[in-house]
Amino acid sequence: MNTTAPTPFAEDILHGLKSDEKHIPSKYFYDDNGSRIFMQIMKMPEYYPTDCEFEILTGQSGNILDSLNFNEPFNIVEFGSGDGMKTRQMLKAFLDRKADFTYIPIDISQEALNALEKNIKTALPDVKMKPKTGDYFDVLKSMADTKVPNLFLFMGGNIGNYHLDEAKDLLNKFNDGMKKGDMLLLGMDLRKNPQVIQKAYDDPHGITKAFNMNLLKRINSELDADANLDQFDFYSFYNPENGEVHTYLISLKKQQIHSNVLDTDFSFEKDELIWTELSKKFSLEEINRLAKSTGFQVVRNFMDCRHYFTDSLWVK
Ligand code: AVI
Repeated sequence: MNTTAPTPFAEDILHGLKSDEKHIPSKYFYDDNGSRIFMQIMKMPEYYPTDCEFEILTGQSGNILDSLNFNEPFNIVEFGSGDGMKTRQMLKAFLDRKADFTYIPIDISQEALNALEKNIKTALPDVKMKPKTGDYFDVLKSMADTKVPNLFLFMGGNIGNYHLDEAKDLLNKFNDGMKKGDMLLLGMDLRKNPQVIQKAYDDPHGITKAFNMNLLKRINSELDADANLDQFDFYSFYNPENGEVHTYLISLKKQQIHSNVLDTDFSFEKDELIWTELSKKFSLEEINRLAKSTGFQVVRNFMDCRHYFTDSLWVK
């Protein structure tokens, strides 16, 4: 067996599929094809988080601005800005209220940032923008001695895809890079009727299944492997007792996948699972605890009218 794995993806697949409890980190969903499938997920009527956050930012950005006790000017620093559609609602509301701010989206992809900059410049030509390419924490470090206050954004509910220890680690690192008085607006999906959550992650259109199957496609194309997609299925389960959605691929028979790149076989029993994602739903009490344990205080929760989702405003 070739033990020197050539890429982080190869390394993580090797580790994850050789483990007793097989797993693949959910960050590998988002290659070009997976990102396109995720856009389709966001458009499904069953997938409520996107609409909820859009509603919050469209209706309550004025209140968000009022809750920042900043002396202007200030920066709005966004981690993982995507296409900026939702954030645009907030920037527009801030501009309408004559707030003096600079928008600093951070993304690892220069291409994504270029597209975002074009979108924002077209829709809101008066926004001052300083996009930064790179790793979140490198950019945070480079901003350590900015004098103006910062509002950091980590939206879309992405924090729910981190295991609790990783989420705490990430928030602690954000906190380390912030000044006292800087604020963080964190999108978090809330606990609710389990049936609503179950439908959002096990949709009747098969889009979430395709999102998961794309992991096998990546293994085939990037690791020169021979997984037969017909021999795998998808399973999604929401546990209302701990607020966790877990999604899995299921091996439909005893089988092996061979990878030429890794020069190894992966063995599966019939009905064996590969855990592909955690999507955590929070109670307001859990949000308070998480904020406290990572050096923040919750200022206010901005929720949609159904109380499905919150943009939770925290201060350091
Ligand atoms: C990106 N993230 C917040 C999504 C979520 O809801 O956990 C990813 C997702 N997985 C399946 N559907 C959507």
